[in-house]
Amino acid sequence: DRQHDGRQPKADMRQLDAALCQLADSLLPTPEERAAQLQAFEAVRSLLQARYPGARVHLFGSVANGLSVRHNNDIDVCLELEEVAGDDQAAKGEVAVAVGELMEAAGMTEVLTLPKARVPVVKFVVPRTGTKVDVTVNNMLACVNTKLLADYCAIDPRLALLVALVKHWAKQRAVNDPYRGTLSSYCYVLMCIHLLQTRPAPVLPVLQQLPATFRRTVGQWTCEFCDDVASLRGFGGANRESLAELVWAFFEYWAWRHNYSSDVVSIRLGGCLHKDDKNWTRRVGNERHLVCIEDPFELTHDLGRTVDRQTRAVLHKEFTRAATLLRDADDPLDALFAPY
Ligand code: 3AT
Ligand code: MG
Repeated sequence: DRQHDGRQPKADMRQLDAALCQLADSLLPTPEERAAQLQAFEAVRSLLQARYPGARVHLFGSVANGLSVRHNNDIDVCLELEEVAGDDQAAKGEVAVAVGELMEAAGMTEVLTLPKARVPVVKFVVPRTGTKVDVTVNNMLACVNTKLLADYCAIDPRLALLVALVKHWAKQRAVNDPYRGTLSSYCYVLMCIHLLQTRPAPVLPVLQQLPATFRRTVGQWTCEFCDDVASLRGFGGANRESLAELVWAFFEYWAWRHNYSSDVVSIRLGGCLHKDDKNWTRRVGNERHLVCIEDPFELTHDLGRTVDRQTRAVLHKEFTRAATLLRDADDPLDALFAPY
């Protein structure tokens, strides 16, 4: 089904770009939303620090890395406790139960504790701001990958705009639900970074291939990358592609260029690996490796592992629909983002 024939979009790219920039802007959170989220975080932080003196409390996920979109009133909080080992699921579950009770007593609403989940978590709502909070324990890889994404964001503003549009598209088209076999927001961000690293003139560098200025060991994983973003600002200057051109490139790549049978996307290396290199060639348990996106730090973790044959077909159909609309329609935007 390789329909790629080198044709370019029919629409006036300058008009399309103006419309996409306006849409992306309208998707970014307002300062009021941001302030409410930070206020909710401070409330949760002070409760946790009163209960666990000496603990560190981190904000991670999209609110911390600059990739959140409007009307997503969720924040991700990590409680870091030295006395709990990173691989001690039972101990993390017990802390989650205690945190759930603490939040209940403090007047948080809709408290739900999932101590036995793969990542034990407490979910609740801060009533004053209406913010939905997820608290996890010693989720240090997530904190480090949040920092990596934040650093990429600081290097070129096109990343945040592209991510806003791709996340919006994925929500509208119902392909942003890892529990139902499609892809997580985090996975779409990695796909956007991959695209920007692999443009003929790259928009983003490969931070894990530059001399490391940040190092942290999390369990068996060594996380190292260059976080000197001040010296990298302007890195993408040689690439003059507009947001519209990058959106087109994103969908064209996933519709017609990505080799689903052999390629593994790796933002760590700034390109693709072969599935053989990772031993991701066949199904093991529920991990099917039909769409392969390597986590930048937890190298055995394939973010596409949730995809099965049926949902891969759905994803590919949606990528192809988007690319075809962008290529052939005079004014593709309404259809591109139409609810499924
Ligand atoms: P939203 O804007 O909330 O949709 P997000 O980037 O905050 O996007 P999530 O709330 O789903 O994404 O996840 C919060 C963070 O947890 C994002 C990333 O740092 C980490 N994370 C999520 N899923 C994974 C995963 N499968 N592997 C590793 N880290 C993950
Ligand atoms: Mg989040």
